[in-house]
Amino acid sequence: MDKKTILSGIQPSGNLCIGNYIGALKHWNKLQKDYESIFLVVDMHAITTNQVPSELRKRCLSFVAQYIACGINPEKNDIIIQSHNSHHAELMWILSCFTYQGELSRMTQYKSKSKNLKNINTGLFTYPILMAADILLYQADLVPVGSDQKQHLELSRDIAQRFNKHYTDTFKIPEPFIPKNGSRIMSLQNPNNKMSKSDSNSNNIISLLDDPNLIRKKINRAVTDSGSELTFDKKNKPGLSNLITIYKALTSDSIDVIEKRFLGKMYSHFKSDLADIIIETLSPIRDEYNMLIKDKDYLMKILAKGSNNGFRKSRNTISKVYRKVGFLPKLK
Ligand code: ATP
Ligand code: LTN
Repeated sequence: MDKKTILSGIQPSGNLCIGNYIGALKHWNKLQKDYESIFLVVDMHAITTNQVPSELRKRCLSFVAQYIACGINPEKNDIIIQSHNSHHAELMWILSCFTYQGELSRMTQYKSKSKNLKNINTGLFTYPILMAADILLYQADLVPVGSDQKQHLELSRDIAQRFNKHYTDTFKIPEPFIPKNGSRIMSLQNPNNKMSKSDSNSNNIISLLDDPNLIRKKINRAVTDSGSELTFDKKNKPGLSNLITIYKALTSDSIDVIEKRFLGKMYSHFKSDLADIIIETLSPIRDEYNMLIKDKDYLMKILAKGSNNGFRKSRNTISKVYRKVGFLPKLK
């Protein structure tokens, strides 16, 4: 039997952070063994917020190297830059004719990202349709993401079901894969907000490429709550609970075990151990990255393979969709 497909993507809108790792990349790494996998660098999504072109270009290549450094096998799986396959944009247009304005205006990511903007670009509004196109184009079975993407994924499913019902079965209905622990890592300084790689305050995030001293400093400065007992209590101790969640995700120890380990010890003791654990996890990734990023030819080869394979797979879907909606076949 053919292997099922997983697909996911990350916006090159800042430096990859430990939230992206714990919520997504770590699971991509595990799942790739059992699935045919497509991992996107979604540069078209990234331009819904302001980007400096030269930095965006660099970041896209850097993301490819970071995906590989995190354990993604580029030979076995396809790593694709979204803008390298024009089918994403083509399918998005068609799906936009099957998406309601009301649905898009209920998206919480849209509401929070547009909150303080004077002029809201329409890309920010239609962003979830592009995400639906990414997923449906490759007939993905499973989409591993953090919990902030749950609503977008549900919309992708609704759009697919609507299209299938209006014509005949065309798209696979994708299932979300949202980890039980660590699906929403919070900001280190404002533990009521999500940790986001595009945060302008770098003290809020641990980047995958931060050096050990910086990691230690950021964890030491992370907001904890008053009290001295190490207990997991999201409501009353959001800062501490967030750090425990990171600890748990990186060690697989249960909360019970962690609480017992630090019984009667100071927060500073826990923070120092946590910093060690993060450094231990990220150091090999940073070392591997530093090697890979020097070899641009290799990275470009990986991307050429990814987009060729991707284009081949998505061509089937796009031609089926064009036929179903009633477009006249192109002259050869
Ligand atoms: P931005 O700040 O540009 O909005 P982001 O850091 O929120 O970016 P995305 O590109 O939106 O990251 O998300 C990439 C993947 O990482 C998604 O699967 C998302 O759910 C996951 N993710 C993002 N932030 C977190 C977090 N704080 N905790 C767990 N998973 C996260
Ligand atoms: N919207 C996602 C990124 C994304 C994505 C996708 C995730 C774009 N296309 C397809 C999974 C599948 C986000 O994390 N902000």
